[in-house]
Amino acid sequence: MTKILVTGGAGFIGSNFVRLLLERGGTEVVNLDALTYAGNLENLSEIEGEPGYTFVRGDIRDVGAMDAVFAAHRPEVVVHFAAESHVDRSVLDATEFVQTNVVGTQVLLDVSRRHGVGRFVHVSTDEVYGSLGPTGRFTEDSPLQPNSPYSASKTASDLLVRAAYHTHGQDVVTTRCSNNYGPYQFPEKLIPLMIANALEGKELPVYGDGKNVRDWIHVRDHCEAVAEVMARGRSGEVYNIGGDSERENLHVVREILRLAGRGEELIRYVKDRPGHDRRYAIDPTRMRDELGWRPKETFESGLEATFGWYVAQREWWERVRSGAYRDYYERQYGGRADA
Ligand code: NAD
Ligand code: TDX
Repeated sequence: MTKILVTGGAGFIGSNFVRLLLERGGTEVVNLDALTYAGNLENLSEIEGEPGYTFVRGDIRDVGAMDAVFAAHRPEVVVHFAAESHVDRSVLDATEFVQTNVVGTQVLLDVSRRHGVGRFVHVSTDEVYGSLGPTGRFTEDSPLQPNSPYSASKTASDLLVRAAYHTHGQDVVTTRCSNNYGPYQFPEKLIPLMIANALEGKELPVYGDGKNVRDWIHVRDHCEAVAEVMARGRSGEVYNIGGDSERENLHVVREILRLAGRGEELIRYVKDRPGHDRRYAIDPTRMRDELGWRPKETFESGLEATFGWYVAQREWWERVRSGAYRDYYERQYGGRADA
């Protein structure tokens, strides 16, 4: 049994990753999460109490707390998802992004080294490469040119991970993935926001001309790729992960309206995001050639399945939108020590 500590396991991708590990078996999983607005333990309520799964509430910025968690749980591998992840929030205030994404990552690297963690998997993003014109794709050698405070903070964390490898010989590996969609995504991101609004008959706010392009990947495919990198990725390397599914935002929004049986009159063009990257596209050749990984889901079937999930799980996102999900921790863990 390998003991894996997953940071940010109560968030969108982290909770899907924890579920994948437990389905596969052979690992013990410690889910470490501060439960910010984006952390929702209801994402994992069905595995609560399963053998081999432990939740620990903790903040990755807190060195003392992290030392205590690592001493108590002795993880062999760390998979680091915890982050402030929403670009629009970073435009409003970047402070938390620097503290969690940059300082928090350095704290985790140091604590992992002190406690003899074997492998440290750092989950990053294609946004560190900046914006593409109409052609070309990001490779692992593309220059780092982040344009938002969010992507700048992720780039800083990537460089600290790189430095840990070169300076301390730490066993680290970094993944850079394109835009994820799928179950349990917080409805502030494009796809779940548009689905929820369409289901409620509300306007769908499209930034700028709607022609920005994102390269979509189903969260399950991303999680499987991270598991491959964790198991077999080369130490000190970067692996780009993408779904080969570039789509204009307007196309995505129209597909969602079609699935919801709503008309285009719900589309509302709003002021553009400042510094809005025009196009992302990932070249996943290294993942394919070295690790034999390929995305399994096509965008069309994945979007339809995700739409179906949000229809069936209306209570989940209504509780997220109302803030009611935040009571869950108290109900489930009230009165228990965090570490
Ligand atoms: P999310 O916002 O849904 O979840 C983030 C989780 O981190 C939450 O559970 C939150 O409580 C936790 N967290 C935040 N600050 C913390 C702190 N200081 N200490 C401990 N926990 C803290 O994010 P997501 O979309 O699941 O993204 C996960 C990771 O994947 C991030 O590192 C993000 O940069 C990266 N990523 C995301 C995407 C995407 O499309 N969503 C694409 C590529 C990479
Ligand atoms: O209301 C909206 N209207 C709109 O037009 C929102 C929320 C978004 N958009 C546009 C902006 C982007 O072009 O849709 C596109 C996707 O936006 P987001 O869902 O906010 O994602 P993005 O900014 O591309 O970043 C995401 O992918 C990379 C994740 O949030 C990051 O965590 C990840 O690193």
